[in-house]
Amino acid sequence: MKTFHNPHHTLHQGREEMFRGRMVPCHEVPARLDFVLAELQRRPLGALATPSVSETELLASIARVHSARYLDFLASAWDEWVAMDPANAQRDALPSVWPLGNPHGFRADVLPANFAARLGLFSFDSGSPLTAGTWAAARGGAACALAAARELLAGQRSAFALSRPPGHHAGTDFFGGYCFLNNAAIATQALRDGGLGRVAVLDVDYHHGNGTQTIFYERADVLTLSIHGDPTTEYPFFLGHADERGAGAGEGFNLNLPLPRGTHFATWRATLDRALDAVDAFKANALVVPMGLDTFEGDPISGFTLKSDDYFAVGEALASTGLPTLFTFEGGYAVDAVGTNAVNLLEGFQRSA
Ligand code: OKP
Ligand code: ZN
Repeated sequence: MKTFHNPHHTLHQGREEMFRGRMVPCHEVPARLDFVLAELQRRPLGALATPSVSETELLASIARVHSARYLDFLASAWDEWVAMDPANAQRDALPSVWPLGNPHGFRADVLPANFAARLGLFSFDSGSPLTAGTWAAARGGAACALAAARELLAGQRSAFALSRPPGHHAGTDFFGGYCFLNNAAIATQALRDGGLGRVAVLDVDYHHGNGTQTIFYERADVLTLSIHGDPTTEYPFFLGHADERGAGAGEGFNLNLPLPRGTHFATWRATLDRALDAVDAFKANALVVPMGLDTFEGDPISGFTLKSDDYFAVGEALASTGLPTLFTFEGGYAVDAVGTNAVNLLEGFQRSA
């Protein structure tokens, strides 16, 4: 399979995130992508390329998933942050005030002139620093997703969007969880727009893919599934429960499979079979896999216990659908193992595809 990597990813390099009342070094670092790329050079799965998509086409694809006012916000965010105080040029932007959703009654329909207020309006946590290069890096990541979708539309069995920063927590009009543009959703919509009737998105990151779920929640043409740490105890806490089944036309087209912190591979693997049965029943034309490697036993912020060798079996199981399959790169914070684990999964997929 061909890999598209983001040549602009190092432009996004947050310094610190807020964690329980203090600032700690960011977990989502550029070295993560570099380790995956280095492992792909050691164990090639196919060509490595940077995406070549025109800016116009890219922005059109991004706008199929994200709202215009959110994209306007992202495009000018850094300049507005610095305009608030020239000294801000030396600091990452982090929100500190949020308009809670209904039934709390704060309004999200009136766009505040104050940038700090808008920073909160378009985000849901204080762990995702926005930097001078975030918008450019995020567009580069989305371009990988779009290029990978085009590979599938051209008839390839699989493609890998090595798309940092990650995307699965980003919604139509918000960032959070280290994510700014939802790369998997952008790829999914591009597959739909390219003529594929039904697309399944199976999120295997440790954290619930809240952004992807909400984007497609009322649609029957995209089945969203996520296997993740139970939100009762795990980030993102406020979504990802088993009773979220979709709404309206999308009723029955979302499947959450939360598992308790501490879950071992045998249970995780059996749960993957439940997800794959649902993908099969949906009669998908393509599969998108937001691929997080933070299910690894050594992950510093997660709670499952998968071992490096287990990822071969994950890839093999994903290949069993027989569907054209697109992978995006999501979490995985045991940085020196993330390359091995990612390529193990992809190699497991490719050798049995
Ligand atoms: C992004 B992705 C935990 C802090 C949690 C946010 C985690 C975002 C994960 N101690 N901060 O899904 O890997
Ligand atoms: Zn994660």
